[in-house]
Amino acid sequence: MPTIENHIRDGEEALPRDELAALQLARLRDVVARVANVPFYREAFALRGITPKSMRSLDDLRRLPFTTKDDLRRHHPLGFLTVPRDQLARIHGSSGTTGKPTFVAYTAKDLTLWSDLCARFLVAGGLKSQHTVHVAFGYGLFTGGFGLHYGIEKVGAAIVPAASGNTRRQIEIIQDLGAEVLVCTPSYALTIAETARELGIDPRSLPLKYAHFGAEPWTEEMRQEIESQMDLLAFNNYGLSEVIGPGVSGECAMRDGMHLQEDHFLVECLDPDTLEPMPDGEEGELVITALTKEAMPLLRYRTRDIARLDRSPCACGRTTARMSRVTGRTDDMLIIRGVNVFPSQIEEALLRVEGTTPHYMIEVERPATLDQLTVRVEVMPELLSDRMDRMQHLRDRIGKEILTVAGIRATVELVAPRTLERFTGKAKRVNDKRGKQG
Ligand code: DLL
Repeated sequence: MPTIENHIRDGEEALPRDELAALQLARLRDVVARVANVPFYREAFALRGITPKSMRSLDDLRRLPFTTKDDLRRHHPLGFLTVPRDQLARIHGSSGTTGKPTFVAYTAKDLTLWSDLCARFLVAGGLKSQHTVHVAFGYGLFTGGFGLHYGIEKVGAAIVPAASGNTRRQIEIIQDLGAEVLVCTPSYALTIAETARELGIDPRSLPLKYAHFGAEPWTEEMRQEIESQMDLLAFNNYGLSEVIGPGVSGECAMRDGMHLQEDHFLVECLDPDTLEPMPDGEEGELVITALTKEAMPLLRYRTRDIARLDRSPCACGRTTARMSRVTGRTDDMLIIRGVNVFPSQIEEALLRVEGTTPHYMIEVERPATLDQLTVRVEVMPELLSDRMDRMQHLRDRIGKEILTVAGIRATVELVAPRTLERFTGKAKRVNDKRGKQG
């Protein structure tokens, strides 16, 4: 397994905490002043008596209004701009589950900030100017491709902007150009590994040594799976379009949580129901305030992402707080027969059982009054056998793990390799048919 040296790109990542807090407060006052011309915030500020001066300490953050995806929809397409349209340099969008994309806008200065933030986490994860980086994220309205692209460029590495799709061709390009670094979703990395094997290429023989994965939830078990299949070191990075795109946080050499770029974002972890802060180490919804963005800084954006915060010092020397993996979203949380279930729990359970693969699909139905959970998983070819007792044994083991991890009984269906859908971007692993049934 490759290793990396610990390297910090920017002094602001390692400021003493009191200096960081002073910087954050100054930036908070500044952003409160700048968003006061956005009608949504102007109204909320008037109701709450908020002025930049009234932000006396970072605790005053709690007086600010929340911003939600619905608020962005209500002010479609660009009702949250703080600058005139002619100052915009780029517009991206995030596709929601409900049709129209939500647009997010950047000034030229925002684009510089964004590439700096991506460069920071890439360097934290071992990227060097001499590397060649294969980017298999979509280039388009999605922030993954362009965001990572310009971050890599900042570091000075060579970019192969392969974008998504045509996996066979991607493998050929990786081999021909000798890319040491892969950037994509973790699920697409698995597709690359699998396609390579089909072509008779051992994925471990590809030149890739490091990977930066993000844009979708994945588990520690999935990391181990990908690392052993591809013989590389995989780093997690997190972000969302509404806040900036990738670059909100990323892992350092310790790989023990993702460092939040707190000099540019104030991050709260709140109980999603009461909206009270959760103690460090406990799961809650991340709520993020962009301090330095120009075109469209959002206050207290409710990400719906569930994670934990850790403010203990990190051995890498960065002083910023770290967030755990995202364990789920408040809105992809399935409530099945009253039990809260996150798809990541099913993934964890499946990958604990030998013989399963990371290709699975979760289906929820309500044929009569009771919810039914079915988990389909591809098993390794050697385990698909004619012997009913063996198959039953494997199903039982998976069912038990799901019960242990997620606290729910599931019907387990074992399916042959390559029978479930493959993804080039974000994976869709849940088919909740309940709303669609009569
Ligand atoms: O996915 C930005 C991004 C691109 C991040 C590339 C990292 C790498 P959106 O399309 O707006 O933006 O989707 C944001 O994706 O709220 C999370 O639910 C999920 N997500 C992003 N990164 C991670 C991650 C980009 N590392 C939504 N782990 C977020 C888990 C993630 N979930």
